[in-house]
Amino acid sequence: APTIRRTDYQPLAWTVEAVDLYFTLDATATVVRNRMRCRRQGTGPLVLMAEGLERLSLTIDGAPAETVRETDTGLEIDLPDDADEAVVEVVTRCDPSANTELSGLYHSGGGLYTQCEAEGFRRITAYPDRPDVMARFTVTLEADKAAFPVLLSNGNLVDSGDLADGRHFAKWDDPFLKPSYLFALVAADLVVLERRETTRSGREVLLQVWVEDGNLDRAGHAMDSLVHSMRWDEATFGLELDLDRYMIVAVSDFNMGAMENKGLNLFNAKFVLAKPETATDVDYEHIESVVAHEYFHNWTGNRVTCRDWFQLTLKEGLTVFRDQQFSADMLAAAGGESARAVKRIEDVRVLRTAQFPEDAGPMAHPIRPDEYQAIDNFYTATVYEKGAEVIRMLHTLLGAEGFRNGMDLYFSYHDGQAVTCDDFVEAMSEANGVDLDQFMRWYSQRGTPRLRAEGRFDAAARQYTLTLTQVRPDGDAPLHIPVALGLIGPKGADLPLTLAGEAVGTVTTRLVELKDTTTTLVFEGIDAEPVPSLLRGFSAPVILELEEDDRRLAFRMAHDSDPFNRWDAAQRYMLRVILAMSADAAKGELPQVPEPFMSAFGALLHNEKLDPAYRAVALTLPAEAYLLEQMSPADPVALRRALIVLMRHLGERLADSWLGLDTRLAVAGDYRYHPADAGRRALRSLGLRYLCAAGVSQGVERALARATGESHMTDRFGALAALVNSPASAEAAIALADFERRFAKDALVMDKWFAIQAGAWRWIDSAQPALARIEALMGHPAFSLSNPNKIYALFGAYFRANPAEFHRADGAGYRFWADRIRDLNGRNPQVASRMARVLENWRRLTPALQSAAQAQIKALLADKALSADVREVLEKALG
Ligand code: B3K
Ligand code: ZN
Repeated sequence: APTIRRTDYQPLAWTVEAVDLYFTLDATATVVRNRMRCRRQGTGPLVLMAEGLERLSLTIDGAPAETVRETDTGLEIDLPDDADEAVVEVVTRCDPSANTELSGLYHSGGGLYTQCEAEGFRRITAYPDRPDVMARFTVTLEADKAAFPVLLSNGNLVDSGDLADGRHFAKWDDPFLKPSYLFALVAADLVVLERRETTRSGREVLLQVWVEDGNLDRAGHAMDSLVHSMRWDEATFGLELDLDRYMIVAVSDFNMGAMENKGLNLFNAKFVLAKPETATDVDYEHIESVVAHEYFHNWTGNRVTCRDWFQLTLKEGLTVFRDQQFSADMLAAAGGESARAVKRIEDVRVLRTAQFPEDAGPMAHPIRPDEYQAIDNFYTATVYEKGAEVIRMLHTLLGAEGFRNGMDLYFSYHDGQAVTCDDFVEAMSEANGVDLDQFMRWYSQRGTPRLRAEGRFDAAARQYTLTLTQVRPDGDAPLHIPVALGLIGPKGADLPLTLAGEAVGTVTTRLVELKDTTTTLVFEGIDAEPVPSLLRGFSAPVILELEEDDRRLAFRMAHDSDPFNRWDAAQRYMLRVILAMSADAAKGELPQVPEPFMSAFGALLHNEKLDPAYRAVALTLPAEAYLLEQMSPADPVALRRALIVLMRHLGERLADSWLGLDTRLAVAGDYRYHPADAGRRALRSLGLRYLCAAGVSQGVERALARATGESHMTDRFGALAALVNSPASAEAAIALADFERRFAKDALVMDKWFAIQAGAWRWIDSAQPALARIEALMGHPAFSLSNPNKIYALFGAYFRANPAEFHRADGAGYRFWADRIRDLNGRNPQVASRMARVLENWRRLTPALQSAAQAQIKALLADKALSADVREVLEKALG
């Protein structure tokens, strides 16, 4: 596929001002009549993109079109040089039931649904399918009433009624200009949960959550989340819902999480449906944040959209930042500041696990990429998560009020427009009277910068000198990096920070703005050597390089006043211990757990002043993907051996503590989604993990009782996960069978059942390898290759969450991977490409694994039928 470059951007010669669509809907043959009022804005033909459509007719101002050229991407139509306006009508046919890619108009569970971002609209009708073409849409849907009783599209319902032959229609009008990627329709048999709310300015709005019959009792949390999101955006940014009606629709077959179509958000059912018996605390949290994310897009994405897809982070980075802030505020309102810190830790954990490896591998790109082959490959952790960190830095640098002023100015300039990242940063700059030119480099540099720190204490001068040096991976120009920092005194209290030449201060955390390669800070009035606490709250997406011995890490685990850094100290200590243990395992030696680490870990566990939720994140080992990234060469099997020894040790030695806390922290009463309860549940489930890992019989008994008893999903699944990842294979088998019996008919819950088995650690050499189990599960009646959630649950969990089993020495994991990619490539290239990416960092593996992985990648690339999506990923991987 050709490479598309950011700098090649050109506006189209013809744009669309208004479009009227008439859909004659049918599962196998849908006819779309598309009437566009086009306007000239430059020289050249009218360009329409089209993919896989059967053209039935094409007229210009009522007459059959004459000069129509077919191109690789659609059509080009020459219009008279003196024409400034033309009404173009094109009628096409498509087959939704044959659309296994789930892009465009497709069939799922008897209904018809659309997914248009980024380039799906051209699979519905011929259109200038680019985000910089913003038009006024009116849409009429016509369908068989019995098969498709509910007909939804964007905006307001302006007409509906019955037609002959058991058919009916609905006409929708969207008063806001929008690009085609925000178009949506739904034609299905659904039921609705409704609520009426009044916006801050006093307008009444209708909120709807549409689900399949039988699921109404699982729609309430999504509705609550929507109302909370509305209120938060009004209070925080003064942004109100602009439509009379706002709809969320749950779909079972969906490539990603959800989609922010104007007024008609389509959601993967897993981010809508929840009730205590079927959803965990983590599911509740995800639903809240995804509902918020899509709702917030209504302003950051829809009212102001992207000029071209290179600007994707303009809407995604900003909207992720907004949903992170929203969730943090919601958590803090219910669970205090500690809950906010836990949210920040979770977000950084995602960044380090998903984005850091991407930024260190062959797919590395700036948050605003310079080129792509398949745009769907660039909905990445870098664009989303690192993009959100870049926005967070602006928020940190400008303060909440300055940031708000920048947002206000941004909307005042660009409402109704398709703009660039520069436009956003310029508004921030102008509103605050600050120069952000250097800051803009965050948009063009790829790779994770390193921040090297060195401290020197001068007792005689009572000075502490801190030297900070930034190292960029490509040796690019220096970045503007906000570094929040503090100094901890020998007794564990933060010291007041006074820089040379300043009056004595009382502030104990300061924000330093690094702009040069090296910055030296001299703190005065320091009586004893302090322990630095740098990058508090993770104030910038960088890798901190600071020499700290074990004692210092233990000290910060006990005393750092910044909850993020306190957690990070524990992570660093764990990382160090695990890497040393893995090195022993790789040599065939029995890994040893150092005693001082055990005390530091135990001290956190026993610290009753810390919230359970905080202790749960602090006592969780770093993710395997992150650990592998730090290991060179990456040896997944040795790492797993080390982790098993460590978990067993932590379970055995601290068994009484885990058991005691399990009893003490039990939550009484009915399930409610609340951070305090969720924290207790998380810590208890973590305790079961360690206890079961060590085979502690009381722990195994409790886990089995909880996994098979009458409970809500959070406890049940926590217990099941503990058993499945333990040597207690007999109990695990009982719990898995019990779970299957209970939930056999519940697709979303069965996804958990598939994923937990695909990700299962093998505790004893004789146990069944994950791969054998997965191959057997592919034949399970609840499994389906056409449902993306199932692919992610069974294959995704194996490839990503089970590295030791996937990277098998005999190469069977890689062969299985290649077979799955080959198969998925023909069905759904977007899903296939996501799965293909799991081996992109193969060059970091041990030499034997490298050659086995490389052979499979090469074999796949030899296949002529490979989609552009998969090909781009694999070609980059091979480099
Ligand atoms: N904007 C969509 C993502 C679309 C992905 C297309 N391959 C969801 C979101 O970020 O809210
Ligand atoms: Zn988004």
